[in-house]
Amino acid sequence: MAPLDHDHITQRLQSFPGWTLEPDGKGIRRSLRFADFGAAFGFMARIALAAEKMDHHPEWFNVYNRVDIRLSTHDAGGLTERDFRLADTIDKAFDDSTP
Ligand code: H2B
Repeated sequence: MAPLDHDHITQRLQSFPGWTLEPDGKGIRRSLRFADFGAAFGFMARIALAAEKMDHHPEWFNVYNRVDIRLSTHDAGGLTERDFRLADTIDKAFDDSTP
């Protein structure tokens, strides 16, 4: 699977305003905040199950109510459509988790 080219990535990112492109163009990042640790970890558990079904996995870091997420396709050495599919799953789950 070939990584997306830069024009395609910037065009795709317009549908993902919460995400930031890394300077080298190989990954996208989003930082999320929740009410507390339980809410953050519950969210991570839901995404972990969805990611496993998609066979596409996030890199992430959690402290208390914060979850920092990086998406990249390691097999391709850059961003692919699979990253944007997972970003969409994450965005929808986050929207559903906030009152
Ligand atoms: N997740 C991510 N983020 N990038 C990959 O290239 C990737 C993955 N590859 N999950 C999959 C699993 C691959 O390693 C397995 C063998 O299908």
